[in-house]
Amino acid sequence: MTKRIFRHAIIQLVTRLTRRRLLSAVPAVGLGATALHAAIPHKHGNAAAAEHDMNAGAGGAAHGSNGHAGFRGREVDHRANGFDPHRILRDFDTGKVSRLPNGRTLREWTIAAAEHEIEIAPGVKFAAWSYNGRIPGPTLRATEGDRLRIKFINGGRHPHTIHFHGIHPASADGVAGIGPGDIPPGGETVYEFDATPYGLHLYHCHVRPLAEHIAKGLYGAFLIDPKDPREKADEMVMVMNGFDTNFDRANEVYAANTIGFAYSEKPIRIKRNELVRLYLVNVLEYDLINSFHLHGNFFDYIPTGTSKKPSELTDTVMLCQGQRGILEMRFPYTGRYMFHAHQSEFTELGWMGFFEVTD
Ligand SMILES: [Cu+2]
Repeated sequence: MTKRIFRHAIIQLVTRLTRRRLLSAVPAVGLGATALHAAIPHKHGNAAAAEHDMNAGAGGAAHGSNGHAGFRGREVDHRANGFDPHRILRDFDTGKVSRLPNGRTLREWTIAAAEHEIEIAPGVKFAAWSYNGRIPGPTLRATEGDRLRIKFINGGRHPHTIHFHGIHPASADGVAGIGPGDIPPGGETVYEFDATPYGLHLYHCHVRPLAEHIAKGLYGAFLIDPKDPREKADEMVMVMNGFDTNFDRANEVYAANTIGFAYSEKPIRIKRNELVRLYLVNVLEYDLINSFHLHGNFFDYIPTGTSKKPSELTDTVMLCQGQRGILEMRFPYTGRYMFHAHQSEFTELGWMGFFEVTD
C-alpha cells in the first residue's frame, strides 16, 4: 500500500517536471490567455493551419488557423460553446416541481449526455462529453426530503451513467452491473431517490475508464438545501476542473467552471457587506488535490455543507477529488480581490479569478 502511494507520488512528480519544462517560459500569474498559450504545446503559422482541422475534432491542443497574430486578444466564444461560466455561476436548476399524492414535493429533470467540442481557452479546442450541453452539467437543487426523479438519456457514442453522491438505494447508484448499470448509446433510464442528506454533493458518470469519463466533462454539482433554509445570500457555484488536451493524463488547463481565466477577464461582481455563499466542488482528475484561496478576506467553511455551523474560519481550503464544501464570506472593503488555487501551477494555467466588490 505504502509502496503504491510512493510509486504514484513518483509518477506525479515526473509528470509535473515534464510539464514544468513546458512552463519555464511562462512569466507570471495574470497573463491569462498569453501564458496559457505559451504553456500549451502547439505549432504556429501554416503548420497550425494544416493541423487545425485534424486536431479540432480529436481534442488536440490546436488553435486558430491564423497563428499567433490572430490569437492575441481573442476570447473564448461562449455562444459557440453553448454555455457561459458567468451564467453557470449563479444558475440553479430546481427541476419540474409537482406534488405527490402523499404531499411530498417531486422534482424531475431530464439529463442527456452528448459529445460536444468546446473551446476551453482562446483557440484551445477540447472534444468534451457533456450533460445537457454544458460543463459542468446543470446544478441540481432540491430541498431535504424531496423525491427526485432524473431521466437520463445517453446521446453519446459510449456507455454512460449518472452516479449521484448522497444516500439512496443501490439500484439508483449509477454504476456498472447494479440496477440499470451502464446505459448504452441511445439508451435511457430513470434514477429515483430521496434528497438526503442536506449538503453540497455532486454527480458524475461512473463508467470505466472512470478518469476519462469524468475528465471529459460528465459531472455537475448537486445541492440539497436544509428544510430550515440557510440565511439569504448571493449564492454561486464553482466546480473546479481541468482538461488534459494531449492525453498524457496530466492537465494543461485548469479552471473553475471550465473556462480558464473566465473570472479574471471578467471579475465576479458582488456587493460590499453582503453575505456571499460559494458552493465549491472539486472534480479535478489526474491531480491529487486542488484548492481555493481567497485574497484580502477570510471565509467560514462548512465541509460537505452538511451542517449550518462552520468548522473553520480560513482563507484556504484543500479538496481531493469528490470533496466539496460551502464557503461564506462578506467583504468589508470595496475593490478587486483575487481567488485561485494555491497550487501556483494551476493558477498560471487558468484557475484564478477576481471578485469585484462595490457599494
Ligand atoms: Cu461516461
